[in-house]
Amino acid sequence: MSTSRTAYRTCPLCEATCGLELTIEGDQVTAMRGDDDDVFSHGFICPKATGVRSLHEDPDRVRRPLLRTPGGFEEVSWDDAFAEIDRRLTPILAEHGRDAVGSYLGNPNAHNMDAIIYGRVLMKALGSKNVFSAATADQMPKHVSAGLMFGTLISIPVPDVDRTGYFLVLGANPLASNGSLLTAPDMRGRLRGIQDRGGRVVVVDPRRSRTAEVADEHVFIRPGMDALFLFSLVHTLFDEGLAAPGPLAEMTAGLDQVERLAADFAPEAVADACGIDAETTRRIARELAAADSAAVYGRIGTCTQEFGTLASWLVDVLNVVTGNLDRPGGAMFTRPAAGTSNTRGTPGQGKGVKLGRWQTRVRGVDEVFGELPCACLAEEMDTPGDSQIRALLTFAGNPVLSTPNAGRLRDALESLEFMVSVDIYVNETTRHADVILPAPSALYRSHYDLALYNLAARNVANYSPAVFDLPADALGEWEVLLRLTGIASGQGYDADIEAIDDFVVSALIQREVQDPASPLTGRSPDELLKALEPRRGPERILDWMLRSGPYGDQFGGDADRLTLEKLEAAPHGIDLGPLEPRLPEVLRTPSGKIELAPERITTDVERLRAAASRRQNGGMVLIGRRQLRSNNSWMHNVPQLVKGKERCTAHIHPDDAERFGLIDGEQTQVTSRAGSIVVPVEVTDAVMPGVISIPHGWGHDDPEARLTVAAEHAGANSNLLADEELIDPLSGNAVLNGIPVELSPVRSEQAAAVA
Ligand SMILES: Nc1nc2c(c(=O)[nH]1)N[C@H]1C(S)=C(S)[C@@H](COP(=O)(O)OP(=O)(O)OC[C@H]3O[C@@H](n4cnc5c(=O)[nH]c(N)nc54)[C@H](O)[C@@H]3O)O[C@H]1N2
Ligand SMILES: Nc1nc2c(c(=O)[nH]1)N[C@H]1C(S)=C(S)[C@@H](COP(=O)(O)OP(=O)(O)OC[C@H]3O[C@@H](n4cnc5c(=O)[nH]c(N)nc54)[C@H](O)[C@@H]3O)O[C@H]1N2
Ligand code: SF4
Ligand SMILES: [Mo]
Repeated sequence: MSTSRTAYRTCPLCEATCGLELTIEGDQVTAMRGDDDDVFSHGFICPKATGVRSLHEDPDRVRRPLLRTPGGFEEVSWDDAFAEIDRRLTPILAEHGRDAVGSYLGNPNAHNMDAIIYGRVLMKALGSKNVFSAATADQMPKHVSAGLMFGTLISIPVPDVDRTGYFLVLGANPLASNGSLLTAPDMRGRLRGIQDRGGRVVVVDPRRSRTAEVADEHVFIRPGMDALFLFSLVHTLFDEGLAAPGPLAEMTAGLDQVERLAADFAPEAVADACGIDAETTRRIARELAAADSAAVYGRIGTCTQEFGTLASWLVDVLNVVTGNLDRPGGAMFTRPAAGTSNTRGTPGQGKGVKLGRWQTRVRGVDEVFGELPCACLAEEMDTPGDSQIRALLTFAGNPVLSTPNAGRLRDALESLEFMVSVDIYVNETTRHADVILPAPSALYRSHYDLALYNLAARNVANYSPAVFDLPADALGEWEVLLRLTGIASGQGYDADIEAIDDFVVSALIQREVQDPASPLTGRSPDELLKALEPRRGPERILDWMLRSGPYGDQFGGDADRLTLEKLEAAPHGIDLGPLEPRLPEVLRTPSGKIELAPERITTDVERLRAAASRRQNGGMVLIGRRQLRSNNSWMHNVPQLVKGKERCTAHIHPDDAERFGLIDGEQTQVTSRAGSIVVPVEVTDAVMPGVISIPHGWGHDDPEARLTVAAEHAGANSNLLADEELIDPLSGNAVLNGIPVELSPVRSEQAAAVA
């Protein structure tokens, strides 16, 4: 008879990092609830959390390496799988060069310590310029604006939601998404807190989202026009003498230039393009200026659009011009316990960021932070020439459902010479792979949110050990990545991964002791390495990061300071307090100032100026919408999350429905330059006229995928419509909101005939 035990585990499914309490009997999870004692989430969880358990148990989850054969996928041993990869990948590298092997890294990597640490090691060993990730279908514009303004890609100000008096939200729906670039569990409770304190929440969105519904005010905006609107707020602040950067002025370069640039963007001049009347804009500007504290925050809707970087930049311009950057209740910088690029090196000054160091081969689009835009991935595979991608590795990614022009991408994957996927499913993307290497379920691995604690609304640290020991025939994801590193670095399929791991940690230590700005400068690397004994793998590196980080013991034996051991003794996490002002120490720009008007950004203002004269012309544009019981493309195989009425539907305003002859419950064909899909219509005034909203991540109708439950709720892939030619030029980010489309009715009898 087995006895039951309790395990605590941070939920890895989204950015909120909620604490879970699991009841375990033998090798089964028998119950799961929110951890009331979690220092950050205090018991909050969302409906999606159930997925942690279901994914673990899902019979469709891949558990053994799979090799594609003429008769379909066959299970093989790990050694055979790695030998096959070595046999086929190594000649491609030798004959066609490093760039012939491309990589695509998907979103779950950001929630996975193994992947964050060892993915980087593998990418370095591969040495290919053809690195792509979901970041260029997501937040890349924010990395670019933050990098240019504050000096590192991760220096993204986080709204201090727990203290702010005025929260201006653009293109984010935290009530469905649970927050993004804003790690703060229970956003509903935190928004209520703002209102209970007498504060105000204002949401700017082309849809009346769940967040807009609970806000004090919702303002419709035409998709893609946020930069115009934000500029007109900046304009109003200067125009009406309300600009008040206060002590920030001295730390800021380019304030005058921003004022000059804003001159052209009076609220009256952009009202038609934005669909927001000038009086509303002026009033919001005055409210922002009058609030004791205010935070402006933009997310997916402001990033994945044609002016993504300009809008992301202007969000923080507003935070500076109103004096709210870096002050309690404003937009602040987290100080993450595991350290990051803005806690290392010389405080207050650094190298800044360099973008566009190389370009994509086919379209000549700039590199950003070492990667290339995912909107360019298909053409790099299907266009012949030197450095054409001939082999692709995917890691926790489903670009066939997540990136633009999915149809072209799918064909391009089929044309590859070789493809490897590290994933948990045979899905729309991985089914094209020659070898699938299974990642274990999250409950088999330990967790520390290396990425998201960089962007948290409080400083917190929480470590969870693996809930279950790995089965004997499984490999940890970090071991998989190290074995691929062995292959990529020419050490063969059975390279000594312990030696590679030792090398990785030694390199980290070397770098630190040689940095004159580090508290560890001049210390003996051997002594530090020894202090990490007997840990190995991700735990050793995490312990290193924590101990050398801003709260770390610096290997000095101070029991009050942070170590992994201390976190192990604190299963509900350690609260390191509310966000604290970090200027000017946080800056890593060469000037040591906030760069309010970086040249790369200001040169793009011309393009925006041209958009100010746009008028509604009767055409329709497509936007997305996230759903509470969904997680991008990959949680539709969890029965509890897909039950109920069909969710992959098109939201259309009643006026448009009438114009196009569309009927609620019937279907519409939606066509763009890139492709065409058929989806059911829901007529609702929750979207503004001229806008159609379809969620992404659906379209599970590929017969080669092995997603039994998802196939019964297939829906349509909205990224067949997204146009890979539309990108934000400064970041290369895909435009996934504001795509021109045409609509036509599909009557049920026709639908039946087509099917
Ligand atoms: N139209 C439209 N498109 C969008 C968006 C949008 O708003 N609208 N949003 C964009 C955004 S924000 C994002 S982040 C991207 C997401 O883009 P992707 O990351 O490419 O897609 P996901 O659906 O998150 O797919 C995750 C993959 O990881 C696998 N997986 C899950 N857990 C693990 C694990 O622990 N290890 C491994 N190795 N694999 C795992 C899943 O099976 C799945 O294949 O989509 C983007 N696409
Ligand atoms: N339940 C659930 N949670 C998730 C995810 C999920 O798929 N499901 N995905 C996770 C991921 S990877 C991410 S990146 C985050 C994203 O987190 P959020 O950004 O908060 O999520 P979205 O729901 O995509 O919110 C985008 C909003 O922008 C609006 N919008 C579209 N176009 C425009 C525009 O041009 N301007 C403005 N102002 N608004 C616009 C949309 O109507 C939508 O309400 O969510 C994460 N959390
Ligand atoms: S909000 Fe996110 S982290 Fe919290 S339980 Fe839901 S999916 Fe998990
Ligand atoms: Mo995302």
